[in-house]
Amino acid sequence: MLKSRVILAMDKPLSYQVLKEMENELYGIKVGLPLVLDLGVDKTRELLIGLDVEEIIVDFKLADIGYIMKSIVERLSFANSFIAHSFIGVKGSLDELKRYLDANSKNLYLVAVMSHEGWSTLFADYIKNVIREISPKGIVVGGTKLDHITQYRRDFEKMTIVSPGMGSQGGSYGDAVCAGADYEIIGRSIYNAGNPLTALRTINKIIEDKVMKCKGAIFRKK
Ligand code: O7E
Repeated sequence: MLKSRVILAMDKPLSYQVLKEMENELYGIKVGLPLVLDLGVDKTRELLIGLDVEEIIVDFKLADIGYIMKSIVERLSFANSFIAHSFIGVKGSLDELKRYLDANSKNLYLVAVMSHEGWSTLFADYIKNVIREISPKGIVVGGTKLDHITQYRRDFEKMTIVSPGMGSQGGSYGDAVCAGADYEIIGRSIYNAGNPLTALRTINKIIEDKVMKCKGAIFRKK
């Protein structure tokens, strides 16, 4: 059974005890670069290794040649999944990263549409072609751009869509899922709350209540 449609964006350390309390009410944890810079790789691994969540996704938004991206992900083997930019293209870059991740039973997510205002959609056709060619497990589409989520859901029926931008950036909890996303990525509204567990529970409830009411939404074809 689906525990939650929330992926915690951990861009700041939370205690192991708090994370343990939240594990049953989260789908996954996205590990941000600020967290790893604060704690270092070893302490980040120690903090996350015993947690029972579906996915630990490292988000360094990789954008480099294949060799360097592989060198980065091999140092972070505690994660199941990694996020890279799609604009870097296929040959000598994302093709090598994807082959490496496949060989090591790890997943790739590609950034399709970012959540901030200044993201340009001028390259949308190019980005969609890269996504088709690489065929990642999932894509990132900003939860502040609901029409884009629905369009990407139509174009990539079977891909996982994860959407950041909910809460602190103005997206309303549940709207991204109702537009076609699978999971909502939420950071500050949880880790900066006085009681992160209570904040998470409240958000989970808002999302599930909204999902009950948006049955007409296009959900991913399994
Ligand atoms: O605004 P917050 O605090 O809820 O955090 C949002 C998180 O989502 C944060 O880690 C940021 O890096 C990430 N994010 C965006 O905010 N916008 C994007 O377009 C993309 C991401 C992201 O997570 O990309 C990879 C999944």
